[in-house]
Amino acid sequence: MNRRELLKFLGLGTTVIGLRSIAKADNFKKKSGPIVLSTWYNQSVTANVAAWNILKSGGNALDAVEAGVQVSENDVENCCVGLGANPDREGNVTLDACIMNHRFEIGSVAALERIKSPIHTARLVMEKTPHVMLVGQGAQEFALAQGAILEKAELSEHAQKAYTEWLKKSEYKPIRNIEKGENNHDTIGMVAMDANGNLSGACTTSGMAFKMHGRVGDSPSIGAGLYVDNEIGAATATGNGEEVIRICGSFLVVELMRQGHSPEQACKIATERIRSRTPRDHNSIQIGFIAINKKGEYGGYALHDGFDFGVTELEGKTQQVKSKFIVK
Ligand code: SD4
Repeated sequence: MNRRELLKFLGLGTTVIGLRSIAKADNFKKKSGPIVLSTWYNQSVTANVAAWNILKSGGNALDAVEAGVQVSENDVENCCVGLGANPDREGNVTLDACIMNHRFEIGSVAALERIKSPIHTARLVMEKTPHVMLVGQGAQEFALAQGAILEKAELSEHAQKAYTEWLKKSEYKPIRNIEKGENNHDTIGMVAMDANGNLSGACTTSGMAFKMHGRVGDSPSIGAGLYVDNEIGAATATGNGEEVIRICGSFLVVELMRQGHSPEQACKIATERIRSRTPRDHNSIQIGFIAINKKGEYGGYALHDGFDFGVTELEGKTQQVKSKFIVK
């Protein structure tokens, strides 16, 4: 039975109004199919593919975001995610990550050393412990007990070079959009919706390069670097974590969507909040938010120029979206 016959059968006739409302519904349905987006297009191109491969075959959003961000964790050339990343000021690579599913289940690790996949450890915290966050040595011991390997403590070649250079002045001075460089990437925050319309998110990072030992940013902090509410939407952040924590950034974006704002508008308002609330000079700070709502609509916003993100949907093509920004 085709659409025309169906309408006739239902007694709705084939009026223009009837056909229009079906077209709208089709459109809506298309938008709520699987979709994945992640911060910084240059890493989305590979990370989103890993997530998409799971989504397109009917896999769930949680598996997709975990597999997606693991691509960045496994990339030793990445300046800012995984064991190849830049160290803290003492020369230790300390990793932060968190994950959240459509049932408000959460897991997080912070200041984790010598473990290859912090996002997997975060997922295990979520699934195998009565807690939501493990840090430092305790997180490492848990990862090892769950079968992870204790990796070498040495820095990657590029991280050693950057650290040696940094030691000359030992000045903590985050560089805006450092992740835009050829081989550089950044914290990856990823949110996805699966074919069942369920949302999940993941975020993983080595944190700000040359941070104090023990410093923890927004990325493993549920509500700051990532938040998912399956009734509303999901959001994640990148940039100077202290500023994102200050306003509970990703939670705020989701709450703004709950109030009816589009994902882009919600990201914009949260970014404006950072600009108006930070006690720091906002010129030295970069923040980027990305978000998706339950209809599959997405958006992002940044404080300064230079932020972009990658969106993969429909045919599995990854599209680069250059974010709008506040400070002109
Ligand atoms: C942090 N938000 O640790 C992370 C780092 C980051 O661009 O995203 N850098 O604060």
